[in-house]
Amino acid sequence: MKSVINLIILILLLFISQIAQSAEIQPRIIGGQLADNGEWPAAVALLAPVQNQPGFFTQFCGGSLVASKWVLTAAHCVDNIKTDPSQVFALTGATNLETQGDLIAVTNIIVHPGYQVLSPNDSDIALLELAQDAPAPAQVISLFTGSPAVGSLSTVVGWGTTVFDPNATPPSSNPSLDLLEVQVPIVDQMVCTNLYASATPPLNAQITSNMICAGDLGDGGEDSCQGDSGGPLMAEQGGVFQQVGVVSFGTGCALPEFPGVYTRVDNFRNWIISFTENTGAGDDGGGAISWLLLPLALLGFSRRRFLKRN
Ligand code: 4AZ
Repeated sequence: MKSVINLIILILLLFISQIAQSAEIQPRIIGGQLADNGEWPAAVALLAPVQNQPGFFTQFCGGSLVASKWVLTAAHCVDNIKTDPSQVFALTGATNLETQGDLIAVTNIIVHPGYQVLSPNDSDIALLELAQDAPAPAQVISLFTGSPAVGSLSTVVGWGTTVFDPNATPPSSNPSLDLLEVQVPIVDQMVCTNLYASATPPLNAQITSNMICAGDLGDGGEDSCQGDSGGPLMAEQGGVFQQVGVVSFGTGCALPEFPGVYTRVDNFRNWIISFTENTGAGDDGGGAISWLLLPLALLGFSRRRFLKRN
């Protein structure tokens, strides 16, 4: 009898803790909110296979689908593995990292040749060629032409850290299993340049014309952060969301004096197109190559599991 009562108490406690968890106000990406299911069909998560644990992956960056077989991301996300594409998989068409999407092998990593040439973070952009076309519900996003007006709101999405506390170790924590979105105002180029130039080293940085800044200068509190890198900054043009930037860097996250810095994708339009229009959607140029890639493509269909990064 006593054990039955204990069991009932245990079940009640579990039930109560479940309710408490679901009611808890979750820390969202630095001032953002949960994206609706399927709201950002071009968003891609970059997953790294966990060594010696087949089927396990960690999310380390974001990206965007810019052609059916091409993911745009940040150079700093993939520069260290550019000769070994087996170290990255693209999860397309997902809002939740564990239960949705298609995990696709990467066959080729192309880092922009200008990366870090002008200055440490310049031309922070790379392309990943996928082993197969990303299937629906994934959708290609087009590139924003020109720049959005200063002060207008852009949206950045990602599965990165939701907490930034410069006094904590590590300062960035709590990545999200669900895609988060946050709106940030576009910052004037000269204002951003001066903010980063005048900061005390090592907080300073050079803002080049290949970058665009976004963030709330007055209050901070809204930003992309670690793990969001490579993901898209988007704004409406012609009634649809188009890609303005690639999450690149910042001094801390969501600090009022340091807006987020993004790679200015419009500057790289021709470079991007030079790859995607040659071997993009539906291209069937290499039968022999396709057969060689079949094992990689099959890997893309294999069941995934996800281990939270620590
Ligand atoms: C990062 O560590 C990072 N606030 C990405 C974006 C920003 C800061 C840091 C922008 O990957």
